[in-house]
Amino acid sequence: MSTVTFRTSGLIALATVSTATMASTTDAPLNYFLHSYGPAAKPTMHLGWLLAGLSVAVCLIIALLLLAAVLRKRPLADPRSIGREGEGLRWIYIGTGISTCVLFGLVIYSLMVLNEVAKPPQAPAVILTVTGYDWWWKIEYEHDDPAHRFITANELHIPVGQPVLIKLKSADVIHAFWVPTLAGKTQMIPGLTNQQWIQADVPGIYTGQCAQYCGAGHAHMGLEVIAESAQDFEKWQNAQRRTAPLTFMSNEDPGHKLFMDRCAGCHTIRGTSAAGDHAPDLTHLNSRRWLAAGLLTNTPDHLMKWVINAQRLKPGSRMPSIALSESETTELALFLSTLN
Ligand code: HEC
Ligand SMILES: [Cu+2]
Repeated sequence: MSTVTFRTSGLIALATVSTATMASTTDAPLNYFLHSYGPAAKPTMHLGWLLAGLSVAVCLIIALLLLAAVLRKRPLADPRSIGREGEGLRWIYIGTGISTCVLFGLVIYSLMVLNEVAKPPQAPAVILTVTGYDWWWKIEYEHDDPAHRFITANELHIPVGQPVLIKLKSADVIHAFWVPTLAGKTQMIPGLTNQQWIQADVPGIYTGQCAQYCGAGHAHMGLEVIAESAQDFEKWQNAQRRTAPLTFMSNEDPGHKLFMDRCAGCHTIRGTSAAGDHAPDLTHLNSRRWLAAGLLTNTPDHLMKWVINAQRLKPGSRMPSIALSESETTELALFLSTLN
């Protein structure tokens, strides 16, 4: 698994789709929508290929018929006899008949595909809720035992080979959850809980994106699904359930104090008094690969650039740019570096 998922688009992806089939571990970028890595995506992918193939075939047939008609030489007819009669009329009936049958067949096939992806084949191994915010994702892992529930952001981990049920909500406007290689998109509508299931057959990193225009930051509302072995997933869950380490958790520490004064109104760090819930939970910030929903890779340098320039880096973001002196930047960076 390489460390960087590329987010390019274009034809190169088409060329690499076939090689990806063979990989046992994968980084599946967004433009792999012509390929699928799980049973919730496969039926829709096959339908997509069929529709694409049929459309190309129809275009070709019409182009060829048109060409034949243009090139065909026949004597000038008596203008009074031109009309839809005889031979010509029969072909119109035949054409309409074939189109009707093909379209009706497609309706039935589409309904079968819908039915196939509606429910997972077995009970889901994990249930979680993803809530769309302008412009990031809150991710809550459910558990019968409240002590085992936890919240994270923008990066979803799942055990490989098992269905995962995702409840989809929105905190503000309509968003859509879309990880094309794992499942079709599903809308997240304020006041409504939609459901979707995903399953990854191969360990790897699968890129997702908000697929419903939701405002200025829409293009920067990405997410990642990391599918890993049952043991790795359990390990990750256990780490996420922990509260923040206590090394710097005192108001004597200037970085800690700064965070409580300037950031805690919006952000939560479990195990401290910071309990804001309209921004990503930062308890295990450094365990994540990206900052601000796929905008920047999560490095110490990018982290402080984000905090100071959030508005310039993601215009309109619900996080203000925070003015910090040089010494404050160092203190806060040190504090944030403990959030593993
Ligand atoms: C007014 C509320 C607010 C305040 C104050 C605030 N933030 Fe944020 N912060 C947000 C929101 C909202 C996001 C999500 C932005 C996005 O991705 O579009 C965010 C994102 C972040 C992220 C990226 C998290 C991730 O996983 O992608 C970090 C890190 C962060 N804030 C740190 C801070 C720090 C440090 C401070 C204080 C110096 C601070 N924030 C103050 C609202 C706030
Ligand atoms: Cu969007």
